[in-house]
Amino acid sequence: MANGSGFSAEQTEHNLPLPFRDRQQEIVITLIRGLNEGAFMERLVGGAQRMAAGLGVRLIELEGNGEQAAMSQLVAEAIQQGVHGIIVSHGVGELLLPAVRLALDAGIRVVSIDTVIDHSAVPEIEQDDLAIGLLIGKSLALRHNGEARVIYINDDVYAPLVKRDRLWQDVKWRYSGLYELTQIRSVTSTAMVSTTQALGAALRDYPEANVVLAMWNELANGALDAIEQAGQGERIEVYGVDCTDADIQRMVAPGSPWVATVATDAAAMGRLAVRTLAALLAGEAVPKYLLVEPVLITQEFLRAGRIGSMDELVRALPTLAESEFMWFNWMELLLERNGQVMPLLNTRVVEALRETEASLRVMVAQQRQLIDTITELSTPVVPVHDHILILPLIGTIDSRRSTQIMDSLLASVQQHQAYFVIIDITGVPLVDTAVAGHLMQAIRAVKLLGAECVIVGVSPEIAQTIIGLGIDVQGLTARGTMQDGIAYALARQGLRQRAAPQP
Ligand code: SR1
Repeated sequence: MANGSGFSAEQTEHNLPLPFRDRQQEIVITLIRGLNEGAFMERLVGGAQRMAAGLGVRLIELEGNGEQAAMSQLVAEAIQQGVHGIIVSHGVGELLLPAVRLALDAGIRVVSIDTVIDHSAVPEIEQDDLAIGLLIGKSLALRHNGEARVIYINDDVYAPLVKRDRLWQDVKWRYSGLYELTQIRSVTSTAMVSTTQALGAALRDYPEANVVLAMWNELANGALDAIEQAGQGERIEVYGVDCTDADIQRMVAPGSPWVATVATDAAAMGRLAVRTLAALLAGEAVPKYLLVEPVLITQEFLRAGRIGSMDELVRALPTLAESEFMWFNWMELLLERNGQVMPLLNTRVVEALRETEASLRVMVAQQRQLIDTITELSTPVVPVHDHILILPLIGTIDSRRSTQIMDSLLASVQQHQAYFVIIDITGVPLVDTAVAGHLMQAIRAVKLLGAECVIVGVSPEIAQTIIGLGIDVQGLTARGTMQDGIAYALARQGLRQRAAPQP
């Protein structure tokens, strides 16, 4: 039986890359993560699981609890278990590299999320953290006219935070009125609580602070708690990174100081990581860097759109929904086989529009051809006797058609060496100035070729119209019916032949 893509089950198998063909041969991949805390990771893991289910892959999720040694150990165990692929997330690249090399040597494919792995065979997936640093820093600078006293919460423990910091340094350099009062380094295994405590103290030490910049949502949430506890929500603004359901709730809450965040959808990141690994397993070409574009999301935007959840946000900002990276046609077949549907990607919309445009062009060309054929058929000039032609006209005559009539009439007169053309207008519903003008022109042109036109089928109404239009009918030969017209032509032709000089 055919499925939605029009393929039978057998054809579907045939169109899949080898590792995905045999359903008995389960593909097993593992996600080893160095960051356990927070709704961002929960959402990322959810996305990865859903994508794995769609592709028919088993995903085993393992937690490294922020310990690099534990992460390397988990990679070693995954090699032992003979998994097909490994995703490492939020690790320290240099420390993980030896374990990753062992996996690659064992023929296992590896993909990283938010971890810099210095190896060309390992694609790195990130949320373009340099862009995140720039977007959130710039938003802060511009909303404060380049002047703010900032408490900065960030650390250098994880690669995304280091990259974001780079661009914050540039923003400070550009807007010299941005003054960083202090930096809080609270990225511990309980980052939110540590941040609340540290910021509580900093707010007392720096009462002039009017902005808090937190480069991770756990830090932003910890900051909000501290600001609330200090009762300073009215005079301090928070700029954060990341966006989850809970974050949106906090941003739109009445009196919330969290005014802007920069984010991708963590679920889309998880899905991309699984797709990338599947692509590697299928032997597809995969680039080294896959940067997902982040978006600035402001409190005003959320409130104006009455957005209260990630699902609603994704509907309002469709570019957040699904990364365009690493989609292959065979994945659609797998999704269908596993009861999921292909998401609507921008590139696919553009592709579909292109296909529609191409088929419209073909249709227009066919239609033009059809019109030409109809026009030709609607001006048939038929020889009925030696040197006598008939032209039965049917339907409306516009200027395009009258040109066509003139062309074929003159060509036929010449081709058949006609003396007479009987034009039957019984089937012409309306004769206005333009139609009458065209007819008279045709008659005069035929005369120049040495032949004579006889008009037949003129109804009393049309006769009245012609006279009412003031058209000169002097020299116009008219007869009632086609038979009358032919009889006239035959009679005149006899005269004409008798009058011709004998050789
Ligand atoms: C500790 S690193 C935290 C970041 O990792 C993810 O990429 C999230 O964006 C989060 O901000």
